[in-house]
Amino acid sequence: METVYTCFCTEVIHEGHLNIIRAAQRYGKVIVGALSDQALIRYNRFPTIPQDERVRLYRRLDGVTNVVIQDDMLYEDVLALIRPDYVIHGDNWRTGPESVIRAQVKEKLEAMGGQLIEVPYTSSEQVRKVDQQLREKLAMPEYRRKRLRQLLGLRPVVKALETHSGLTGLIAEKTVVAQDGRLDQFDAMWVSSLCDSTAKGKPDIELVDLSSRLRTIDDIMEVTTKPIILDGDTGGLAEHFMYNVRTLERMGVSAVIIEDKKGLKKNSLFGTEVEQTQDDIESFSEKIRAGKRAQLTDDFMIIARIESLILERGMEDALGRASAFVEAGADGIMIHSRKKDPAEILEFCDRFRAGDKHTPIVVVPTSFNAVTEDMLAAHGVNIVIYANQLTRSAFPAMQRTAEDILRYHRAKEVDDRLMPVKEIISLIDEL
Ligand code: SPV
Ligand code: MG
Repeated sequence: METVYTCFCTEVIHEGHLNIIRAAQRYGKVIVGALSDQALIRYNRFPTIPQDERVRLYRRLDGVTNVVIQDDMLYEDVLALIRPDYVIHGDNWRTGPESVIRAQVKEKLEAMGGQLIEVPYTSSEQVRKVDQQLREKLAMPEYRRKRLRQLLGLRPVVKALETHSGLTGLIAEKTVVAQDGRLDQFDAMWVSSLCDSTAKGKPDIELVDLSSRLRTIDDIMEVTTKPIILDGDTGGLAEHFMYNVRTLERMGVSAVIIEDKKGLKKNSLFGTEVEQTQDDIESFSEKIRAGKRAQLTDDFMIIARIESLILERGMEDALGRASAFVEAGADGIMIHSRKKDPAEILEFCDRFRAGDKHTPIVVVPTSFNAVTEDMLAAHGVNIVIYANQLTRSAFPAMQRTAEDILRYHRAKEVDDRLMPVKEIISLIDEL
């Protein structure tokens, strides 16, 4: 009997999947591939039930002969293993980012003498509802909050993009790039103090208070599911930080990063050009301990950010602080630098990793931007934050548009570089 292969990446079976199985049965015995967690998170949805449970779910379906794990979003390995006569898929993958996967399946199948069968995508009310319910589930605090820790176990390096509004949240949530036959996307979002303040036209000096920051977070959460890392500035007074940890945890924020500075905080990229005071090790450690005592779940992370390299206090000071802050309970260390050359960051990572194999390291390659994610991962980095690039790209574009409208006394000259309103609207999900 001939074999038909199909890959599922769902955790709820709806009529669309049943249609695929029914169609597949007409060609032979049906083998379902369960996309592994690692593969699933690269493009599709984040799993809320374990991989084994998804396998059991598919096994129970009438008409399914066997279930295998598909370890990669590309079918190359699984096709070589199973050598099916047919692959069956909904026709929705002909357009959009998934078309690169389809192209590879077609090529491999043809080389093996197999055939691709495409059935019309089932776009019913039930399918739409299941999709929506899954998205809503992922946006719930209990699922979103733990997702950063889950990602740290699944990804060689977690990539976070700056967001400061619903719209920038949607960009971080939905941007997918197909490159070299693979799909890539951001894993998490960074709510930067610099960009949140800038969006409100205010300086980055802890002037925008927590209520206002929470409003921004809520706007982002309303339209996204990815985990949020909050730039918590200095964390304020330890006594206040404790309450704020509870609030963030309850909202579903995954991590807060606090920096070891005190007094009037200025943006780190000013370095020693402005007056900034580093907190002493004991007092900052006590703030970390206070936050950890207040925390109720195991999911939430308090990450300590070390400013020694920014303030030119030296590598030994940075390393000493890192071990003291881990000792105090920090769930991760962020090391920052404003040098163009990544050497001091890489040295810190190597030396920290030599004594601590597990505590996650976070870096923000704004100044040392030539270093790649792979290179950072090779030095033990776990989270890379692109901290301000959306704001810095949008601002000059908006400014130029405003200037040109003034210059030409009409908007015709700027129109070519504007996104059509129809396209803008298509970014926004409707209920
Ligand atoms: C931010 O994005 O607000 C940061 C990172 O704290 S940096 O601006 O590089 O200090
Ligand atoms: Mg900041």
